[in-house]
Amino acid sequence: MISTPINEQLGIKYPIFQGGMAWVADASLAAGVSNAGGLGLIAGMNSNGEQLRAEIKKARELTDKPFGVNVMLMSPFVEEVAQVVAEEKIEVITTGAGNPGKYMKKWLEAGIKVIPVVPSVALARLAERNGAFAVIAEGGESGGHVGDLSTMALVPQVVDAVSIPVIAAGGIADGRQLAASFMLGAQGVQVGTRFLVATECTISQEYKDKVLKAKDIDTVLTGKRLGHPVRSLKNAFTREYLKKEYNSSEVSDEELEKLGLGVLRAAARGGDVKNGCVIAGQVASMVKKEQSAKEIIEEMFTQAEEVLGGAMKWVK
Ligand code: TUI
Repeated sequence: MISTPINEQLGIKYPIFQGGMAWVADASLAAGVSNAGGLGLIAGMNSNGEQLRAEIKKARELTDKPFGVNVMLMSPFVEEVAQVVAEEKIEVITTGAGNPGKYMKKWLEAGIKVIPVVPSVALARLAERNGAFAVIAEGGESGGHVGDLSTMALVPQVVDAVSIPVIAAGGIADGRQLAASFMLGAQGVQVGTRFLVATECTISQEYKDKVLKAKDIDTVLTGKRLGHPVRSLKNAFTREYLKKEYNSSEVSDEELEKLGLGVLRAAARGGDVKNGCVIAGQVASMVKKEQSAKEIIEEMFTQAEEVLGGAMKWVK
């Protein structure tokens, strides 16, 4: 049985968080992961305050286990979302795509454990100073908005820099990668891509099928020119976008920003996996079948125990 201090502190069975994926992570997925013993999260990104409140209510009907909300700091609704999570006294908040400093006081006063996603040592240190309970060190292998460093390089550097717990993210889909995260000094992991095909995940079947068919080199980064690179699966959308992105004389940054609007929703909810943005991490090709959140989590932890148990074979 793998157990780390954060299991007890968060009241969860396994030290695994579900990524707070925009347009993907709804009450159904969050409750599915929490019921399976992990920490499920609802994405705050695509909701205004009242929509998020309704989703939290739904999740509370589906599970009596702890769950969290991800606050995407670039969201147009960030102010209302930040207020609703405080009023609802959510157990855990993760944040993404920015520095949550200005909301920390409000959230800590509401008794919430705040766990920012950080792409660098400097932001990890800042989070610790601001009272974060832990940090999620997310490497650039992950899907969506990514930082520069890889998980292998980032996680041990963050572990050395802070004394709060570190959760590893980016490129973690099976028990070997889970075991490796512990070797890097992490106390747990955050998994996104593998949960895309969970039975409890309500995205379009077309999106799930695209992930299931992905090969190792099928992801690509768009939006580097705008300063927020996003990793997704190659398709007509990424081909068209990249043509415009690297032909800068003809397409302004504003036009490029516009091209990215609504495309994730089109893929995740509308099933348009050609002209929509199919966000997934570099481990997409390791995701082979649809399974319940419980099967995914138990398979990962069983495999991690096996490989950790066998690791001594290399030590003479
Ligand atoms: O946030 C994510 N992944 C995401 S957000 C998203 S939605 C989106 N839509 C359009 C454009 C961009 C995003 C899809 N995937 N992961 C967590 C994460 N946070 N990755 C990187 C960061 C990050 C980046 C900069 C965290 C803090 C940060 O701080 C910069 C600063 O100094 O404010």
